Amino acid sequence: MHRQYYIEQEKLNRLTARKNRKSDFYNGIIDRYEDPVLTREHIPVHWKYDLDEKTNPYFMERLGVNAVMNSGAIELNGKFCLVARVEGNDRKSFFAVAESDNGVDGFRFRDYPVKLPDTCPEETNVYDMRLTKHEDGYIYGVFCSESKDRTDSDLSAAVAQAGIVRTKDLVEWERLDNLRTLRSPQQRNVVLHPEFVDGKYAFYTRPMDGFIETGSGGGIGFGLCEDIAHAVIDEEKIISRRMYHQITEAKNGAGAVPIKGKRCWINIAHGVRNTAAGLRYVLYAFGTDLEDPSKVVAEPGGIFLVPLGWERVGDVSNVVFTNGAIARGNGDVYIYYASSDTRMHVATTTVDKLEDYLFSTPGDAGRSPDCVKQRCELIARNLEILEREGHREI
Ligand code: M1P
Repeated sequence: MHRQYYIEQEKLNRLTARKNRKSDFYNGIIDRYEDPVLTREHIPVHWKYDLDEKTNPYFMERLGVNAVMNSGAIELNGKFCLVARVEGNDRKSFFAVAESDNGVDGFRFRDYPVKLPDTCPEETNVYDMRLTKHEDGYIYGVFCSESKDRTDSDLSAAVAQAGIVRTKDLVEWERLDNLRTLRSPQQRNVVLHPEFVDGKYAFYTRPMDGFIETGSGGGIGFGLCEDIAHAVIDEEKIISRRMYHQITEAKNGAGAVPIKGKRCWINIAHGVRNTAAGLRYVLYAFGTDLEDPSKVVAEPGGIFLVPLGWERVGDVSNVVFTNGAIARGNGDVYIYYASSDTRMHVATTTVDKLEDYLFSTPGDAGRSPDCVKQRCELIARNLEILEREGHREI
């Protein structure tokens, strides 16, 4: 074996043995961590190098990996499992399972990436799988299936659809038909709800006119379908609207599979706005009715999580994106998010904290004067408390 193999393997061992500590970030809502949980440095050495000294005398990377990002998440057999989007040096993404015992460090990829059934010859790229533990007994993976748009002469014109697979163990995967939404030409950021609604499978959708622009698509949609093996949605009801001068102005999209709380379904989504520096992706949250998840019951204003510090820099800078969270039986929640389409992080919280956030954070007041009023009311109440408790220095 080339001596560099041992050096690279040792680096990987050190990385996966490293303890991930909570950072000193505080907002009472989530805890953040010092290190990312998955990066391209976590990729096994034998995925990138040809270990045969005859065919690789210089121990060169033969199949490099550019980024590890947008990961679906699920707890399975006592392990925290991420189904990561791994982007090769050739820009194509594929899925790979990485597991950890505690959810914040020690993630290791399994020996092989996911071998997705290849049923769509026109499909060029797959990414951003959401994993739903459905009450029908299957784990579903819903992901973006991207193909060249042959009707458009523009080389980068593409079509995004929602691909669907199911599994029981994250090893054997069965591919089902892609989702068809009769009223929307394109779909990305589609999420399967974990429970039947009115006896049907329920999807969160994102109607789009084009591949990048949502166009007339008003926000995050909700639709029902009878047959998951040949899923067709007719009507998509918009449940989280894009709004002028809010964080969702340019577009938004469902993120992690909704978490069942005591008072609502907890939805963590992404909102996008345009800036002089390009698009800025942040996370926001809203709550939906436990009986009717198409009905929003809690809508705190503004951002839930933004890229901070070096998270702001990467292949697509100024982006945070989530498509996976794990809620444990004891109420602990692990939110997995990617920064700048480059690496994966975790933020931890609890169901109780998330519900308190959803129901007690003021909504977006809509206009600057109303925002000032909102803040002044908070300040006035607080000054009264500080005065009463003798903390106020006059
Ligand atoms: O580059 C940021 C994100 O862009 C897309 O999200 P959306 O469809 O909302 O624009 C996705 O391609 C996602 O993978 C990517 O992280």
